[in-house]
Amino acid sequence: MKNRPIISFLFLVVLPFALFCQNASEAPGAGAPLLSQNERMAWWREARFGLFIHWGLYAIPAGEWKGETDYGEWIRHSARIPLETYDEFAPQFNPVDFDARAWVRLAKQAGMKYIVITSKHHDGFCLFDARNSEFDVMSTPFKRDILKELSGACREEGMKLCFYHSIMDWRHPDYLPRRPWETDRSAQGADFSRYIDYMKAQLKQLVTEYGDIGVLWFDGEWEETWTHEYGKDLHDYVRSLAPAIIINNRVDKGRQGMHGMTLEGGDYRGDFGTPEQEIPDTGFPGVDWESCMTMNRHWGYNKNDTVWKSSEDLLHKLADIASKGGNFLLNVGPMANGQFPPESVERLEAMGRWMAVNGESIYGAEASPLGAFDWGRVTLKREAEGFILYLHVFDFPESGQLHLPGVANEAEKAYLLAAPHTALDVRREEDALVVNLPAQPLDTINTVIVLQCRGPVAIYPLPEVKVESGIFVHQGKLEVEQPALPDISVHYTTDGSEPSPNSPKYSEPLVFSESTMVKVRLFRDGQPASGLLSRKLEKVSPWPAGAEKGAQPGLQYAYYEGVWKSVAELKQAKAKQTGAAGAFSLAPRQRGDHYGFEFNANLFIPADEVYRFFTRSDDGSRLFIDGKLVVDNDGLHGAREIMGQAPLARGWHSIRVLYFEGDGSDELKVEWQPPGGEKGPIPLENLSF
Ligand code: FHN
Repeated sequence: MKNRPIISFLFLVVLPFALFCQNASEAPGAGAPLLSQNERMAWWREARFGLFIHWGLYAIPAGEWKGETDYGEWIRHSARIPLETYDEFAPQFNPVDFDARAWVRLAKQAGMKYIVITSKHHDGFCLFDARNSEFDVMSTPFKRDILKELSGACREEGMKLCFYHSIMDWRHPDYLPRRPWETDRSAQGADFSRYIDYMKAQLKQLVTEYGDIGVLWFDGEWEETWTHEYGKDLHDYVRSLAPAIIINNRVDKGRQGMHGMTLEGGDYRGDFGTPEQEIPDTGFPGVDWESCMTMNRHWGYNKNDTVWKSSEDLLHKLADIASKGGNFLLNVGPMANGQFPPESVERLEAMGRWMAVNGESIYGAEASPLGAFDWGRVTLKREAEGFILYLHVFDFPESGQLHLPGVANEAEKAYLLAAPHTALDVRREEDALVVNLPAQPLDTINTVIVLQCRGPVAIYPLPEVKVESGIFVHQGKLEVEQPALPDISVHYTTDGSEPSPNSPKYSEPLVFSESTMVKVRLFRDGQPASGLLSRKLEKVSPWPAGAEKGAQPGLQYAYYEGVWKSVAELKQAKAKQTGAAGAFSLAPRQRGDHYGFEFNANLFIPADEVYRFFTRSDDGSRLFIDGKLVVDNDGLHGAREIMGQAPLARGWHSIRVLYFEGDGSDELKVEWQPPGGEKGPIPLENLSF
C-alpha cells in the first residue's frame, strides 16, 4: 500500500467513499453477460486504424546513453543501466507540455478510432497512479495521473482508450528471470506468483477505474517464466473484470514471433493476431489481426532517429492492411516534455487529410479476395443488394485501365470517391471487370475509385497452384487447389497455349519428368471465371558432392562479439572462442546482445534431390551450401524465417551458417526439409567435420 501523508484521512473519511465510487465506476459491463466474438470485435473491425503510444522514463535519455545513440524503450536493458541509475530518471520526469486533449485530437484528426498507450512497459514504470507501486508517475515531479487525464479526453472526444501492459517487468523483485547481465540483483526470495498478483491488481485498477477500456494489449510474454497456463488464467481474469474488453494474443504463448499470428490447433487465448513491423502477405479469412508499426525505427522516443517512413508510405500501408482485413496500429513515441515529435505530427496530419476524404474505404473494410495489384490495393464492403470494391490506385497504369480478374458479378457503376459525380466507364472482358481511369489522379498518393457490384460476392481468385518447388531433379509435381464451387471447373495446358473449356480438366496432381510450362484457368458455365495462371517446373542437375565425411559428427563454431548490421561484417571480426557443437546453437554465447557466430560442417545428402533449408533468426543469418548462398535472412530484424532450396547430389557437401544478434531478443533455428520429408533440425549423423 502506498504510504502517503494523508493515509489516515483516507481511512477515516475518503476511503469508504472511494470504494463506493470504485464499485460504481466498475468497468462498464463488469458482470454483464459475455459477448460473442463478433459482438466484441465489431467496433474494432470498424475502426481499422489506431494510435500506439510508447511513453515513459526512456523518453528522457531519448535513445542516447554513454555516446551510443541507437536505443529506444529497451535502453535500460540494452545499455545495461543498473536499477538505481535508471530510477534517477523518475525525478527528472516532468512533461509540462503534456495535454491529453491535444493528443487525442491529433489522433482523431488523423482518422484514428482508438489509442493504445503503455500503462507499463518492460521497465516497470507506471504511467498511472498505481496503488501498489511507488515506481509510477505520482512519484515524479509531474504528480498527475496521465492515464486518468487521457481517459477523460478520450471520453470527451469519442475515442476508445486501450492499454499496452507488459507482462515482462525488469524492475519488480518478484519478476523472473533477471536480465542476464544483472548479476548484482539476486533472485533470492523472488516469488513469481506474487508478481502475477501484483500485475493483476494493476490490471484491475486500470480496467475498472479508467473508464471504458477497449483493448488490453499485452506484450513481453516470450520469456520462459510465462506459461500457457498463466496466459489462460490472466486472459480469463481480465475477461471476468470486463466481458466486453478485447485482449490481444500476447496474453498467452501462441504468438508466432513477429509474424504475430496465433499458432493453430492449441487453445491459445487472444482475440487478434499481432504482426509487428510487418504486414502479412495475405489476409486470413475469419481471423482478426493488427499490424503495429513505428513511424521511424524506434517505439520509444529517440532524438537521433531520422529514418522516418513517408506519409505516402504510411498511407499505402494503411490501404494494404485494410485490403487484407487487418487493423493498423501506428506508433508515436512522445518526447520527455509531453509533446509528439513534429515529424510524427506532420505524418498524422497528412494521413488525416487523406482519411477525411477517403475514410469510408478503410473503416469496416473486409479482406478483398482479389489480392494485391501493381497499381494498388482493393478493399471490400458488403451492402444489402451487393457489395462495393474500393480501388486504391497508388500508381495509375499507363494503359489508363484497371483490370480486375475473376469478378463474376455485374458492375452497377464506378466513380471517384472524392468526386462522386464523375462516372467512370466499366466493362467486362472475359472473367475480368475493366475500369477506365480519369486522365489524371485525383490524389497523388492514393486515388480511390468506388466500384459497385450486384449480388453476393462471386470473385474467383487465381487458382491456388501448389508445387513443392519450381525446380526438380527427377520428377516435378503440381497440384491445383480446386475451389469447392459447383459451377466452377479447372482446365489446364502443358504446351504453353491458353487453356479453354475444351482443354484437359484438372482432377488430380500432375507429375512431369521434363521441364514444363503449365497454364491453369477457372471456367464457369464455359466462360473464363479467373485470370490465367502459369507455372514453370524446371528440371535441373544436382550440385556435385565435393566434400568428404569429417573425422567426427557435429559441426565447428566460431563465436564473435561486436556491433554489426549484417553477417557480412563478421568476416572482419576476430573469433573470441571456437569449438565443436552438436547443433546450430547459441549456447556458447557469453552475452545477450552484439555477438555473432560462424558454423561450419560437412552435410551428408542421402539422394539426388531438391532440399529445402530454413533459418529463423533474430537478428540476421545466412546459410551456404558448397559456398553458394541458399538462405539469405540477413539484417537487423525481429524473429523471421526464410526458406531457400538447392538441388544436391548424394554425398557430402559443405554447409556454413553465419548469424549475428544486435540487441533485444535473440534467436537462431536452422532446419532442413528433405524431399517428401518433414521440416526439422538437420540430424547429427548427417553432419561431420
Ligand atoms: O519489446 C517490445 C517493444 O519494446 C515494443 O513494445 C514492441 C511493440 O509492440 N513489442 C515488443 C517487441 O516485440
